[in-house]
Amino acid sequence: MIHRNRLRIAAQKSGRLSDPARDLLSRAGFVFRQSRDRLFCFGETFAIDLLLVRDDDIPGLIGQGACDLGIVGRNVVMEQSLAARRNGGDTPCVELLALGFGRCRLAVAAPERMPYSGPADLEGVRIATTYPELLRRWLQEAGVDARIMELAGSVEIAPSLGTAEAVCDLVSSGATLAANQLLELATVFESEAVLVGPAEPLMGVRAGLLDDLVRRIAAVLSVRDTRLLMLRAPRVRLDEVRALLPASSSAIVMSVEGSADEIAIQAICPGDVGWSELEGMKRAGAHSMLVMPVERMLA
Ligand code: PRT
Ligand code: ZN
Repeated sequence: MIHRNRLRIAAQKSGRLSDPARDLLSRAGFVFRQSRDRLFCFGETFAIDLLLVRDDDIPGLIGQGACDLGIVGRNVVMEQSLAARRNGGDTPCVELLALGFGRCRLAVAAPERMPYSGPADLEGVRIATTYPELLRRWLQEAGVDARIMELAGSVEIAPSLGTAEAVCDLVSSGATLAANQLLELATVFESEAVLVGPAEPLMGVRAGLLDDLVRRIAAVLSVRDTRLLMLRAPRVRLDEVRALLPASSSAIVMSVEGSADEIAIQAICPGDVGWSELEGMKRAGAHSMLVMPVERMLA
């Protein structure tokens, strides 16, 4: 039973999402003390605890009320929601916030010899996958009748084993498909890690804790690509330099004590400031330029 005044987040124990999820929570100021069995982590700075589990268990834990929130791939959430709906059950959890890491796509791929000019070419084809529901929905929307071969793993070797003509698997770099001489044909679903919560909104103290958590995570995400740019320039070239600041930067211009001809600019830039932008500003007279990452921002 969950404590009424604490929140419990389920996250992946070990896998692609575990480090980035822990990193995000830590940057948002949440510090955990790990228990001896390493599955339960007590929140020391906030009334929010962490439970480390297999990613596939996360939607179910929320659906059953054993956890309040989860950090998991949208692919897992949607696959399980579609399965629940097809079996007449309730959606176990809902997406609250996209987290920007763990990006991948569920894609159909096949050996180069298979002719493909569109989904219609998959008619009657056997497609091996661990994501039967997402594939079924995509095929239905395309009006194609293919045979879904549900596997527990290693779908990429199905065509060479002769158990399927095509596969439908998660792809990030594409290296695994290439290593198995498979060509990517179509994207079925786009995914990234997401924060999920119960379909029924939380109430009372826990709703407040959720608001704090979401606000902090959103703040970390919003500054992730932000840079602080500092530079100096001759006062007479201020307009020229200012015009070269990255779009939608918010800048303040300051005079430099003891130097009437110089100004200093400090700008918050929404994305990275690259070498070519710096070089352009240097040609316009800027110097002593400094680009720094932004850790936290509170307006
Ligand atoms: O043990 P547990 O069940 O918790 O972990 P898991 O093995 O089921 O999951 P894990 O850690 O592999 O992936 C967790 C989540 O990461 C997935 O649900 C996705 O949301 C996300 N993710 C992002 C990926 C990938 N990228 C990815 N490339 N999940 C899996 N892959 C696999 C893919 O299945 C294929 O085998 O990596 C291979 C392809 O990678 P590339 O780079 O060669 O294209
Ligand atoms: Zn898994």
